Amino acid sequence: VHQRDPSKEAPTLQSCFKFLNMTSRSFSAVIQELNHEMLVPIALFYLVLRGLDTVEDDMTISASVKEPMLREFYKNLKKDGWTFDGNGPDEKDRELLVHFDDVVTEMKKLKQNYYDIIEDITRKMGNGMADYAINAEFQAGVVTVAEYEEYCHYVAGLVGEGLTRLFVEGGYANPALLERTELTESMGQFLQKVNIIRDVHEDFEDSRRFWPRDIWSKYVEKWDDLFDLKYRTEAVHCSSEMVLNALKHADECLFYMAGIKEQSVFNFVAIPQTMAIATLDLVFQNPKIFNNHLKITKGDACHLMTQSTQNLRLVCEVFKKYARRIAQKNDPRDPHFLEISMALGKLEQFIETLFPTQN
Ligand code: PS7
Ligand code: MN
Ligand code: MN
Ligand code: MN
Ligand code: MN
Ligand code: MN
Repeated sequence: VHQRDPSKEAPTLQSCFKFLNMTSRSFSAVIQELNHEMLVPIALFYLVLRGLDTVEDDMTISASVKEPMLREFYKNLKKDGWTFDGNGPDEKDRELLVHFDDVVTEMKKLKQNYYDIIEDITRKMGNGMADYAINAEFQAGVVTVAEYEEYCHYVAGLVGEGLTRLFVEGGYANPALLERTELTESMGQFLQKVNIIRDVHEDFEDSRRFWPRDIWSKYVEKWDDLFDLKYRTEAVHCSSEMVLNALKHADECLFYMAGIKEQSVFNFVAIPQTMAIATLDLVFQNPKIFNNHLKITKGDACHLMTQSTQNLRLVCEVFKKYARRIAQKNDPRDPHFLEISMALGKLEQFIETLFPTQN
């Protein structure tokens, strides 16, 4: 319905969409289905943050160089012709920074209010990432659960804040969402926490650790032990505590989605959330997360797409389905069996109050 017309786009905007397709693992399709007003601001928002994250993820840049780069990244958005030829964790992400001048050119054409939101979030996220980049170099990593959630706030909660401000500015979301900051925060926290649980092995191989010490130290002595076959049971119990911690955001995500007033924006926010709960089911009680990079199947992803592009009732059905699958795998020998069971029960009850089942 909302089709792009590349023949009417400036070459720099075409280039931006090329980088969106190249760099986005999961967002490029849903972004390109957005309505005409939100399409370009959100595509550019994505590219700006993808560029910032490429700097954060580049482990060949020393912390002393990286810290000011992250803090000042937002200033690049105003520098005509700015590009960066770094190493990057991924060739495709490097390419985006090599051609970042195209993003700068298109940012300049944005409505001032949209530009200001993107700049504000980029500045706050860059500062938050910088704090943790210093931390990482001293091998301290994330210690407390509060620190873990603060990191998730910087890299995902803030994205939620920026997106919500864009939606409200465009008239596509209930302005009351701006006051319910805990709902917006949960949208980001849920996605980021699921990503951090799923990517634990990949991040370990890159010498990055996001699981808080206060959680994993209850199960193993050294972080590396989590990936040692000798401690598989302990590792899975540890992952259960991480899943329990992520699960507490699910009901607020559903509540947030009730505030979205337009179909293409609804699809854009709902698809990543249903993918996240499906991924949570995939990683739950699954020792494979400590060896491999897991991903939900193409078939599941396709099915979720159709279920998430209708209405909140169907999205709730998806959440309920995966909550039940998680409940079935819940193991009485797991130290968090009871708490997980209660969290799932609470989620189902919440869904029941939103959409009572007739009988
Ligand atoms: C602006 C659409 C909808 C209220 C690049 C969408 C990395 C999980 O860590 O590459 O590389 O494995 O899979 C997206 C809230 C953020 C949070 C964050 C910007 C939802 C830079 C997504 C996405 C808020 C920091 C996945 C947070 O990247 O991960 C736009 C509402 C970027 C959202 C990072 C992670 C995104 C993420 P990784 P991915
Ligand atoms: Mn990162
Ligand atoms: Mn990343
Ligand atoms: Mn990750
Ligand atoms: Mn990844
Ligand atoms: Mn791996």
